[in-house]
Amino acid sequence: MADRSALITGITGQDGSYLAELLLKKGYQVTGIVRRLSSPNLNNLAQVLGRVKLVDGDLMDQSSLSQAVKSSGPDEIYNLGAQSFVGTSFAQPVLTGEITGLGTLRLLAAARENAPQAKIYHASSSEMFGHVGAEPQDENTPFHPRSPYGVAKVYAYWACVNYREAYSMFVSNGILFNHESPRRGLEFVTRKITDGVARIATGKADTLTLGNLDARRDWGYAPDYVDLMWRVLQAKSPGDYVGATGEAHSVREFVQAAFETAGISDWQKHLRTDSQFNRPSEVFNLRGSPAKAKRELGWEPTTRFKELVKIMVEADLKRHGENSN
Ligand code: NAP
Ligand code: G4F
Repeated sequence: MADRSALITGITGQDGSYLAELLLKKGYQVTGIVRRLSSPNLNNLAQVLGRVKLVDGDLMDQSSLSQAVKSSGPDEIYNLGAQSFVGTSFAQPVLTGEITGLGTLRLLAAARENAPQAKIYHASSSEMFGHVGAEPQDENTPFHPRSPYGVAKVYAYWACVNYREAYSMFVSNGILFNHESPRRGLEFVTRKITDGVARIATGKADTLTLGNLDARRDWGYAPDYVDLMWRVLQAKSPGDYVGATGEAHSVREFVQAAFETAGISDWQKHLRTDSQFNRPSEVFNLRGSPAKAKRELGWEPTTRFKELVKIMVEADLKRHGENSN
């Protein structure tokens, strides 16, 4: 019998699946909220199916969240569910606000009613910094979001702070910078690049078409960041923590490193740009300071840029080598 139980929203996503694996290793009983889809997508959960309990629920639906909290009786709640793609948030701003912003408030209300002692981790984002005035960004950097997604995350961030202050609940924000892995969705730039490079290397495609190559991000490795999420909830008191590597690279540098990892030196001839992938308002440069997380939680990222690119390219090369489409 596990002595601690955790409830995860967004368990089918990149972070949720790595977090489930980490918590199972630590002996937790893990419950994940899964929304109804016509074709269930449990690919990321292959390694944990049968060991996690999946319950129906949706961040759009208050009663299902209340029921999930009540039935799982969690010691810890990790709110990772979101419409998480910035590009889509411009096309579907209201839906993004509903899921990513109000969805967080619905979960907080469900927790307050059914498990007020549970510790809550909320997945805040460096997208909240947006149009940054200072570098590196830390817990005290002002927010200036540049997308409906960033705006929704700022709302959710403050909803968490408000529940902490108003109801003395243990609610913490992890303000995480971009973190990637072979489980990253194919629409995000890193995975689009490593998948595209693998297609070119295996003769399935000839070109890779991207938007703004000059954007810079602080890219880390997702398994490191789920370890930070867990540490945030083991702190004595709730608080807000930046998770980052402290290093930024451009999209162009990621592209070059990915092609070189695949052994393609004339990479520039395979690269195109198309303004359809540009955003109406761009976040040009993000680089975080993880000093507080290191000082207070003993957290440090283990995987740096070149190693991250290698892990992702090799996984996509393997997949495309084994797979004919
Ligand atoms: P992800 O792979 O896109 O996963 C998002 C998860 O949210 C999926 O499990 C998805 O379920 C679920 N979801 C979407 N709409 C939902 C709804 N209406 N009700 C319930 N669940 C819903 O995202 P991720 O990269 O793992 O990120 C996890 C969290 O961290 C997100 O909140 C994201 O915004 C935030 N974040 C991510 C990063 C990063 O670099 N990865 C950085 C900062 C913050 P389906 O499988 O059904 O779609
Ligand atoms: O990979 P991206 O789509 O990630 P973005 O917008 O930074 O958001 C991710 O990180 C956030 C943390 O800061 C999370 F909160 C969020 O949920 C998500 O996980 O784009 C990265 C950069 C952007 O500047 C974008 O304009 O890459 C640029 N880019 C250039 N060409 C492209 C492309 N992005 C995408 N998705 N596709 C392109 O073709």
